[in-house]
Amino acid sequence: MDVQSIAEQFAITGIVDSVKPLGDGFINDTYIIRTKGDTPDYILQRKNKYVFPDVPSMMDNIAKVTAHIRKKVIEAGGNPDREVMTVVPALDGRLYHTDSDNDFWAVSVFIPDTVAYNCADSPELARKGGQGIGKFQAQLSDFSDELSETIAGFHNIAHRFRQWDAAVTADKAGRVKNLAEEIGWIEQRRERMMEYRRLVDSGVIPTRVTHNDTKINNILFDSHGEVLCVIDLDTVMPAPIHNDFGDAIRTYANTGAEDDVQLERVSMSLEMFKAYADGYLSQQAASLTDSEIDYLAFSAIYITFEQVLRFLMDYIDGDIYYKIKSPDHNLQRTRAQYKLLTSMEEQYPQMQAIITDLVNKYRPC
Ligand code: GN1
Ligand code: MG
Repeated sequence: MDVQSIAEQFAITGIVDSVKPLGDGFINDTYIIRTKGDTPDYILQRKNKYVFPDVPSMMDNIAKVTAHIRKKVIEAGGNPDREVMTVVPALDGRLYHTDSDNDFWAVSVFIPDTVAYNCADSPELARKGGQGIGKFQAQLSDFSDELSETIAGFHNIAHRFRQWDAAVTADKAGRVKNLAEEIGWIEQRRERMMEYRRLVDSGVIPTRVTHNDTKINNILFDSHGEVLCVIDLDTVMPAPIHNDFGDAIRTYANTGAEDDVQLERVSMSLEMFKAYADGYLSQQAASLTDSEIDYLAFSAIYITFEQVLRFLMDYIDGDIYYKIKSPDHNLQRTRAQYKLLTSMEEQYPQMQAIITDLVNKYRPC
């Protein structure tokens, strides 16, 4: 694929100098477009059409959400060029370009002088990350436009269990026979996870506009360690706030890597949990309902469980969803995330106590 000529299909300012691969996403292919001279650089992405069945609707969501946040940033006296993503349309005015393989491409303005992290190396960074997501949710709290569901049932465990049951039955890659222990990890927790989901379905736990993929590298920090901009808005849609909290804890508080082969390195750091929760609740404590507060600590367990399920399901399916770097990569990810899950389960009472203390700290009496 000639990425340079794809880049030239978009309404960018300046002359394209180079287009090179960037980053480590599991889903889309990302490139940086460097332009000559002083004009901005850009991010070019081939959106994964197997993961996102309706890229035009997804781009529509992103345009609406970024326009809303841009207004909020301006009202607050911030810098809209740096504090929110700017989508760049194609020359024909659409928010994407389709190539001859029917692949979808999208462009946004590259924000210079930022730092992205793959792990949180200090509680201070986790606290800032929590503040950033709290602020992001607050900016969208009065968003009232329609958003489409970019991936059906994305963090809906009832939907994931339907996919799971089908995958285990189909056993497409013939791997199920060797996975009795790992499949047991999922089945033992099925009912507890479904119980949470029923609270969402019945409306006890509300739905708001959330990010749904808040892993640490989806936030850009500035050079002073402040949160600048939340990126990777592909999955922004209505959902419980728990998805953002849980997915952030899954990454910020992990003492090891998401796919660590040395399982003894993997655990949940209570210190990081507390720091992230502190930052988040400093922004959001006053706006959350009791049911949202009650399930915050649980949401880390829920999202990490879902991640174990999704990695294992992809391994069972023959590695069709996530990009892998070795044949057993999805199994390695499954085991590392399971280790993290058990560490969270062991520390659940302490996690709940931390949330209670922080809510008392930040909620007006
Ligand atoms: C994917 O797109 P990326 O790499 O930020 C995935 C998340 C998973 C994550 C696991 C659309 O995130 O849901 O939690 O990998 N995104 C999608 O690291 O499936
Ligand atoms: Mg990402």
